[in-house]
Order: sequence, then structure tokens, then C-alpha cells
Amino acid sequence: MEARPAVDDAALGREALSVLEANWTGTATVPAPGLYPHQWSWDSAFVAIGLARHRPDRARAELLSLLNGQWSTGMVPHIVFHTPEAYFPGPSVWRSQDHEAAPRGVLTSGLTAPPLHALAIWWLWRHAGDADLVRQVYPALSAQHAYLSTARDLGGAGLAAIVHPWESGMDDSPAWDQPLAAVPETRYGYRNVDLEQRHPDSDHDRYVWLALAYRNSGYRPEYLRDEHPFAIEDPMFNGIWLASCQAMAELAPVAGADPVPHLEQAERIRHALLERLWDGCFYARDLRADHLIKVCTVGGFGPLLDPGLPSDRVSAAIDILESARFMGATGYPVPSCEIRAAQFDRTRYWRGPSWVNTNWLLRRAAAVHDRVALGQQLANGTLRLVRQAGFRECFDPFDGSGRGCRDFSWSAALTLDLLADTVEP
Ligand code: 9WN
Repeated sequence: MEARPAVDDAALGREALSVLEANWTGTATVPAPGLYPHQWSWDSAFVAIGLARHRPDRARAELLSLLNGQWSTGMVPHIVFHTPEAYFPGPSVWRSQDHEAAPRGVLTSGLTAPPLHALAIWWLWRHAGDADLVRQVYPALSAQHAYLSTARDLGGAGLAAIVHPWESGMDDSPAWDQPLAAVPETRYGYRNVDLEQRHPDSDHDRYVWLALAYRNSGYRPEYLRDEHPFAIEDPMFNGIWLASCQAMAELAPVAGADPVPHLEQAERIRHALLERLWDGCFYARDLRADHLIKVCTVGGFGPLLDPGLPSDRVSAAIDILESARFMGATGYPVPSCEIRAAQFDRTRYWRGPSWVNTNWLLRRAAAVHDRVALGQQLANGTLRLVRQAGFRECFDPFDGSGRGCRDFSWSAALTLDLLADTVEP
């Protein structure tokens, strides 16, 4: 670890905490003021991870308020609306209140997001040792995992399928281009945000079409299984789920439960990832077209979160990550798409820029595989990004300049976590 004056780290940590303070609504942390004025699912998990060693009380409140939005099916929604602030697509699009499985008194979206929550609770348990919290949330987390293994195993092979790009958390990833092209093109003309750095209008309309089609089906799992045109087995979503299953196995004894079903679930996911998504690296599988989507993105490194991944696959995936296809050629870790791919674009969301959350996940993956040098490179590179450009939403992987919104919560929160590991005690 290169030496840095402690005063810099302390100031950076204070800035990160003040961003999270400003983005706290009293109920939850919004991802960014203005642009994202509600609670997003995986954002909250990252915020809780970052706060675990600084404000465990707040980390706990963050996760509990998210789980207030959980449906009785076990589905944890990708957005929970705590305020009437305008956002598209908002409650009038999702109409959760019309669905009997949705919670009463809380409005939510009808989609889910990467299931990072058990890992976040485990992180909080490890750092703050709050056994009451573990016991309190264990049934909700079990229900979330049961939902994924039943309603979302659309391929019948043990992986959970995403049914909308928003469910990946990596909305604009080039991995979704082909399956999106199969969605009818309808002109809605809705606008919420400046789309310059995001998807073209036609993609945004297709996002809306997919959301409305699922809502109009009554959010029925049979509709997803038999009719919905977008169904993808994503290696990042499933890699995160696998890591959360392993977290559940460690949380189970704290909650007085049996860890074995979680270990079996993790084994099923690992087996299916290797059987169905590996072809020299991990790719997403389009269940409707029944083929792998051959574009290598940062999502393809998600299965590295599994400590049980066979060592030859670990080495092969890390070779690609460190090569000139990814962080070997950019000045900063980790571009969201292989830089040699035709779809790579250093300026557009999830099609090239580096993100603090994926850097953090890969640093976690490096830790579980004892790749110390890689872990340090990821941590140092990420801290350089936020020191130079601030807590931006994402970053140009070549020159490190900031992109997207400012004061982005997960960039601030995960900086706190990285600082906690790198500062000498
Ligand atoms: C749609 C909130 C969310 C993140 C996603 C990121 C972006 C929304 C958008 O912002 O998604 O949900 O408007 O593009 O892609 O990962 O959770 O920060």
C-alpha cells in the first residue's frame, strides 16, 4: 500500500460522510439528490456496506427501510418510493398498490435488482456484530432467495433471470442490445433525465414497454416464464446471488437456522454458472434467443465473488480482467465494457466508464481469492478516482474524469469502506 498523508484520508472520509448525511432523507439514503430522489435497492446495500464501520445504526436503518418495500412473494423491489418527489417511472407506472402481494402503505417498483442484501447484512454483522438485526431480517432474506429460485428460474437450470435491463443495475450495458432489439419499438416520448450519456430514445421506450408489459400481466410469474420477451441469465446478478447465499449460510446459525440449504443453493448456482455461462469468460445468456451474448463486460466478472469457483476459471477470468482488454490498458479500474469491443464507449453509462461499486465488488472478489496485489490495485485506483474527480456517479477509465451526477451515495459509501481498510490502524 502506497503511503498517503493520513490527513488526506481523514478529509476524504469526512467528505464522504457529509455526502451520505446530505442524501439521507430521514428514512433512507437517496442515490443522488435530484436525479434519483428515492431509495434504490442495490444502492442501499452498498451504502450499508460503506457505513458498517462508521454508522452501523444508519446502515441498519437503511436496510430495514428497504425491506419495508418487500412484496409477500419475497421480491425486493428495485425502487422504494418514500416521498412524493417526481421521478419517471414513478408509482403511477408501477401501480404496486393495485397488487395484492405489494406491501401496504409503501409504494414500490415492480422489478427487482441484484440481491446484494444478505452480503450487506453479513458485512454489517461482521463489523458491528448486531445479532438482533440478523434474526430480524433472516426470514425476509430467505424469502427473497426463495423468490429468485422459484419465480425467476426461467431457464429451469438454477440461475435467476432478469426480465428488464434495470434489474441488472447496469441498464445500458451492451449485453442488453441484442435482446432489447427484439422488443417492439413504441414511441412513448417520456423524459425524466438528460439522456445524453445514456441510452438512445428507442432503448428508453423499450425499457418502458417492458415495464408496462410486465405490470399489465399483473406481475405474474407465468407471464415471465411463457411470454415476456426479455429474459437473461446475467453472470453479475447470479454471482452476487451466490455470494449472498454464502453469506446466508454464515448468518443462519446466528438466526438459529440451518445453513445447509444455502450452501446447496450456492452449489446449484455455481454449477449452472459454469455449465451455462462460461465460454472462455462468463457471458450473459439470452433465454429467448437461447444463446450466449458474446460481449465481455464487467458483469462477466461477477462469478469471481464465489470462493468456490474452480481455480482454473478464477485464473482465466482474472487474466482477462488484468489484460489490455480491461484494466491493463486503461489508467483506472475497471472499464464497464471490454475496450476492444465495438460497443465500447468511454462516455456512456455502463458501456465503458468505471464505477466505484463494480470496483468494490471486484476488490471483494480479489480478497476471496487471496489476490492481494489485484485487490490493492483496485482499491488504490478507485481512491485515486474519487480524490481527483469527487464522488461522481462514474468515471472515464482512461483519464479518470468524472461523469454523471455528483455526490453519488455509493461512491461516497464505498470510499469509506476502502479507506477503513487502507488506513494504518
Ligand atoms: C434506473 C440509482 C440507479 C442504479 C443503477 C443505475 C441507474 C436508473 C437509471 O441508477 O439506474 O434504475 O435512471 O438509469 O444504472 O445501477 O441503481 O443509482
